Amino acid sequence: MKQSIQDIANTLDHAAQHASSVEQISKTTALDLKGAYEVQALSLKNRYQRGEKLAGYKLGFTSRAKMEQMGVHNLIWGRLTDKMQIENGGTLLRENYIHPRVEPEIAFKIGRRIDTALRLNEVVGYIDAVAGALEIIDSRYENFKFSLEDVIADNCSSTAYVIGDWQAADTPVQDVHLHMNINGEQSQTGNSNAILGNPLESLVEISRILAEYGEAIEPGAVVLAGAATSAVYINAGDQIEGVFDGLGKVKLTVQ
Ligand code: OOG
Ligand code: MG
Repeated sequence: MKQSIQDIANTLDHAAQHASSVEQISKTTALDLKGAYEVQALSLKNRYQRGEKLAGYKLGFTSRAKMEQMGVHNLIWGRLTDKMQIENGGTLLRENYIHPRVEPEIAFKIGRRIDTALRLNEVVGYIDAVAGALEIIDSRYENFKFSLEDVIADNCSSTAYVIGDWQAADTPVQDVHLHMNINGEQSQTGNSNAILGNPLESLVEISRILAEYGEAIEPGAVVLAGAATSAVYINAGDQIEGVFDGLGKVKLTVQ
């Protein structure tokens, strides 16, 4: 059935709240990119009405590994809320999610308001701190399959994130070797340069996109640069550990 932008937003929000998957929107309703970002904004509005607060932004498909895994080759962006954050070493309840996956990320904490498109040599001056992170994504679509517009409407599968100890802003984030262990076994290994050649480029991109959009990034906001490796399905009982050279460890238990 063809649905309005508001109906789609409500459908996706409901699916996220109840951990129940839905059919891809693109199977029944043609959304363009603008419409897809409108759906995302409306679904976030529902979250804000329930008391969640905007905590930052995430980029997606900034690495070849992710593009190829999901078959989507365009950079996407979504919004993070405070409720999505799990403390380092914390627990995620598997039953609250549809088919969650985890991926290693680099996180930035913004120190100065960004309301203009920044160049690579400028972004450093806007960063308060950097960290290794784990993002948990949970597409609301059946079988974790989607089109570009579907995934944007679904807030880029955003569902939870864990940030490691914040490090000084000048701690190198380029050429950081990283790996992800699940139950003590190495599951993924990579390098932060897989993210747009330099994870700082993700900040350049989000500053450009949001400036066009008329939205500013406020001090204290978090930006997730995008996964450096493919994402991995997680199960109840899993112990997940992201290890980032020079940035420390990020841990999550799945219950
Ligand atoms: C979409 C989100 C992509 C990333 O880091 O590339 C993403 C998905 O894969 O479901 O978060
Ligand atoms: Mg991600």
